[in-house]
Order: sequence, then structure tokens, then C-alpha cells
Amino acid sequence: MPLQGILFDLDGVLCSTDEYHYRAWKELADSISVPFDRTVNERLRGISRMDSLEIILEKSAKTYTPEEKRALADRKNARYRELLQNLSPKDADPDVVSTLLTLRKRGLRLCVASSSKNARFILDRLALTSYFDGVCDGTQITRAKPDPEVFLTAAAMLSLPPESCLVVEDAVAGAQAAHAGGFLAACVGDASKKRAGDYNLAGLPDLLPICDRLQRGGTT
Ligand code: B16
Ligand code: MG
Repeated sequence: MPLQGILFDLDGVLCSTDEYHYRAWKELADSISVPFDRTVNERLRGISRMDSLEIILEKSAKTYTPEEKRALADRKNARYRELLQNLSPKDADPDVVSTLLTLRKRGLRLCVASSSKNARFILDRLALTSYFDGVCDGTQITRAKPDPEVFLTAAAMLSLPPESCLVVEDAVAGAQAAHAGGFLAACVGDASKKRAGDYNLAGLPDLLPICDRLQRGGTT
């Protein structure tokens, strides 16, 4: 089936807010004396806030009650939101903007499919919201990646079947979610390095020739 829609992950694909996630988790982990580094951080890509906290607490000597865990997650999110205040339209990557514009001109429908409950806020701060026909974020799903719910919901927003959509991801869990939902996956960043996608890209502009072929009904 020819390509008709593209579902974009947010953190690590459309913007570099993955670095702010790292900084906010690092500050929280340091404050409760839990070792946390970039290797552990790689395991948090694409997964929900509470699942991320569970991974961080694997190295904690103390056991936390569900209420205490909720308070820790809230603290991390408050710090993350503070860091997000630094974002402005100037921080939108020109390569991302030009790729989105070209894909839209070619008649493809675009949707954001992110696990983040902050996705709409980030898109607004970067002035990227208007490039998309829909946004599916962490407030609209109950199951985190690698479950395919976020992508199936996003495809339904575009009224398209999975076979006609391509998912763009930076997380291995996200590529797994795409495949579980019957989507092709194009990967950047960490997931690209780990060859988790059907297409493993050096950057977002590499999408253009791939989408051109897929739109004409090609498979490679
Ligand atoms: P929040 P994505 C994901 O966004 C991040 O990759 C992941 O690190 C984060 O834990 C998750 O969103 C939840 O984010 O705490 O803002 O709700 O990559 O799916 O766009
Ligand atoms: Mg991501």
C-alpha cells in the first residue's frame, strides 16, 4: 500500500528535549543518592514517566511507597517543565522544519505520536504544532511503548491503516511498538545506531528519498 501518513515521535526525533529529560532525572537521582548515568538513561527513551522512575529506583537502597514514587515523579516533571521554559521557536531545528514542510507539500498527512504528557506544550513552544494534522500524546494513551497503542491511536486520528503509515522513532521501545502495530519504522539517534528500524537514518532529511519511494508504492 502506498505511503500516506507519517507518525513522528517527539523527544529525540523532532526536538532534543531528551537532554532535558536526562538533566531532570539526573538531578532527582543525585538528590536521593541513586547512581544514574547516560547508560541507564538510554533505557528510559520512549517509555513513560513512572516506568522510567522504576528503572532509576532499581539501584536504590530504599524502598518507596506508591505515594512517595508519585511525589518523586512530580518533582522530576516540575524540574523538566522548568527546563522546557527555555524553549522558543528559535530552538526548532531547521532540518526538522524543512523536512516537515517538504513532506506536507508532497501531500502526506503528519501526526505526532509521543509518550510524553508534555508533548503539546513542547510543540507550542517550538511553534511546530501547525505542521501536524494531529497530535497523540501521553495523556491519550493507557499503555506505554513498546505497546503500539500510541501509533494505532495516531493512525486512527489520520483515518489511515498502519500499512500506509511510517513511524519515525529514536527509541528501540518505539521501533518495537511500531512493528507490533504493523507499521514500518524509520529510526534516528539511539535506535538507528542499534539498527532497530526498517530504515536507519543519519538525520531527519534522510526521510525524504525513502518517503518518495514509499509514496510511489516501492518497498525499499
Ligand atoms: P513525560 P517520546 C517520551 O517521549 C520520552 O522519550 C521519555 O523519556 C519520557 O519518559 C516519556 O516521553 C514521558 O514523558 O514525562 O513528559 O510525560 O520520545 O515518546 O516523544
Ligand atoms: Mg523519543
